[in-house]
Amino acid sequence: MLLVAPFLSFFFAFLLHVVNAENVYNSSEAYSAGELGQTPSQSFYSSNYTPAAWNWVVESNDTANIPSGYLFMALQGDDTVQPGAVIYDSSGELVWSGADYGAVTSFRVVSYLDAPHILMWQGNTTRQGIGSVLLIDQNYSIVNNITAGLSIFLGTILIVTKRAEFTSNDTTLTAAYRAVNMNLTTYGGPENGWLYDSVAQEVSIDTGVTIWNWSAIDHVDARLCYSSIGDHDSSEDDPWNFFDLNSIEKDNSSNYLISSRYCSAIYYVSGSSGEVLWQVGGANSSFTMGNGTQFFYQHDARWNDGQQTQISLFDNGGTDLVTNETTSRGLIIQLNFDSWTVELVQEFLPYTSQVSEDQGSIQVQSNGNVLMGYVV
Ligand SMILES: *C1O[C@H](CO)[C@@H](O)[C@H](O)[C@H]1NC(C)=O
Ligand SMILES: *[C@@H]1O[C@H](CO)[C@@H](O)[C@H](O)[C@H]1NC(C)=O
Ligand SMILES: *[C@@H]1O[C@H](CO)[C@@H](O)[C@H](O)[C@H]1NC(C)=O
Ligand SMILES: *[C@@H]1O[C@H](CO)[C@@H](O)[C@H](O)[C@H]1NC(C)=O
Ligand SMILES: *[C@@H]1O[C@H](CO)[C@@H](O)[C@H](O)[C@H]1NC(C)=O
Ligand SMILES: *[C@@H]1O[C@H](CO)[C@@H](O)[C@H](O)[C@H]1NC(C)=O
Ligand SMILES: *[C@@H]1O[C@H](CO)[C@@H](O)[C@H](O)[C@H]1NC(C)=O
Ligand SMILES: *[C@@H]1O[C@H](CO)[C@@H](O)[C@H](O)[C@H]1NC(C)=O
Ligand SMILES: *[C@@H]1O[C@H](CO)[C@@H](O)[C@H](O)[C@H]1NC(C)=O
Ligand SMILES: *[C@@H]1O[C@H](CO)[C@@H](O)[C@H](O)[C@H]1NC(C)=O
Ligand SMILES: *[C@@H]1O[C@H](CO)[C@@H](O)[C@H](O)[C@H]1NC(C)=O
Ligand SMILES: *[C@@H]1O[C@H](CO)[C@@H](O)[C@H](O)[C@H]1NC(C)=O
Repeated sequence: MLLVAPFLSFFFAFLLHVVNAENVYNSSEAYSAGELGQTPSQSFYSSNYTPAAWNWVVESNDTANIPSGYLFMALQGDDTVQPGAVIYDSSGELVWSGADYGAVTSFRVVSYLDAPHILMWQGNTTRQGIGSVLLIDQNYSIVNNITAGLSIFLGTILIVTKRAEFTSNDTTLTAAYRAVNMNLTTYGGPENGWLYDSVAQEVSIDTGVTIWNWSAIDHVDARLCYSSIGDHDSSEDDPWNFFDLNSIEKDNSSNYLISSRYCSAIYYVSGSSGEVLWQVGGANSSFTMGNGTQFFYQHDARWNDGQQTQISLFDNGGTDLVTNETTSRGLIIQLNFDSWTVELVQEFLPYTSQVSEDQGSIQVQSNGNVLMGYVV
């Protein structure tokens, strides 16, 4: 299994070339004058890092089809030679390796204190994941390691899951699992059962204070989700993961767009009350789903336009247990708030039809192309 989560960055300027011949002079007066010493020399950085190779379909110098910028990829999976964060230039050459951090997710450039920084989630990527969110400056130094805000759920088992987002107010959005001991008979489980609640939190980077938190089980009816309770014994060791919060985005109205894999739905949540204002997809969609718009076990739902009428998402089309579509696809959908209908704007199909059983990403580029990440 190979997990890939690429993101393109357009404004990250100070990059360290891992393989780079330095000090090649051309008609240098300083050289001729001896100002560089009697024996100016070349030096090289090198790396035995083994990043994934690219297979170009267009010329790598085809700037009309490949927007300028750097490719951010977070490789993980059993078949990956060296899991980890990688930055490539737009011709596919290695620029920086974050292999020392091991497998990471949510690897991207964000603006913090008006300067570009790298955001990444780092930790144990197996199962639900235990880790923290790192913020790295232009010298690749860690300036923040964010775990603090989650401690408000003391007294419950808390696992910080593999998601991290950033807002324009220098806050981070994270998701976490909280194991809750509860009566699950309503859901077909045991009286003394365990449920993995998905918790979203917004934390101030500067103060570590939690600005907002939201619990899925408090606001979503778990009977309307698609994670069979029978697939788990609902014990403390294997709680029933009914929701699986896998993306979150905050808008200027301070509301949140939250994607749930197991409910196959995207929720628009009020920042003030936590109430679900509407949902698209899933068993109780507020919208009538138009032809080709139904999605299954999706990831990476984001607003695609400033008016907040379009959403881009990665439609997995299935899981490791079920197959609902012939292939995963990237999707852009149009929400119509007058008729409460959803229309297909565009779908993006992979070269080889297959269901990406977990993970996946879609990022619309400056030229309208999309960059997608799959599990193969
Ligand atoms: C977050 O949740 C905790 C526990 O329910 C609550 O005590 C706290 O007030 C909440 N914080 C915010 C900022 O909503
Ligand atoms: C040196 O600079 C000149 C003038 O810019 C250029 O034509 C030439 O190709 C350069 N030589 C090398 C070896 O880079
Ligand atoms: C890309 O480079 C090739 C040579 O490697 C050249 O033939 C082609 O014209 C270049 N394409 C563009 C768009 O610059
Ligand atoms: C990661 O978590 C798994 C499952 O809980 C565990 O077996 C493994 O030892 C952990 N790996 C590390 C490096 O801690
Ligand atoms: C990065 O390092 C350089 C050289 O040490 C220093 O001048 C610069 O202020 C550093 N930048 C940051 C963002 O720390
Ligand atoms: C971040 O903080 C956590 C919790 O203190 C710690 O376990 C982890 O090693 C830190 N990460 C780095 C890269 O320093
Ligand atoms: C669990 O919930 C069911 C259904 O609401 C109820 O009948 C049962 O009494 C509850 N069990 C306990 C121990 O509260
Ligand atoms: C940023 O903070 C301002 C003032 O508190 C608030 O009105 C705005 O909604 C916030 N925006 C985001 C994206 O958090
Ligand atoms: C279904 O959604 C409607 C609003 O669209 C809401 O009023 C209702 O409570 C939801 N049903 C369930 C069972 O959650
Ligand atoms: C739905 O779309 C597919 C192709 O995208 C088309 O073949 C089919 O006829 C459409 N069905 C309806 C009811 O419009
Ligand atoms: C949201 O606020 C930010 C910061 O003020 C601004 O750059 C952006 O254009 C706003 N987005 C929309 C959709 O209004
Ligand atoms: C996917 O297909 C399975 C098997 O047919 C079905 O049980 C499940 O409800 C479907 N999932 C969704 C989200 O519709």
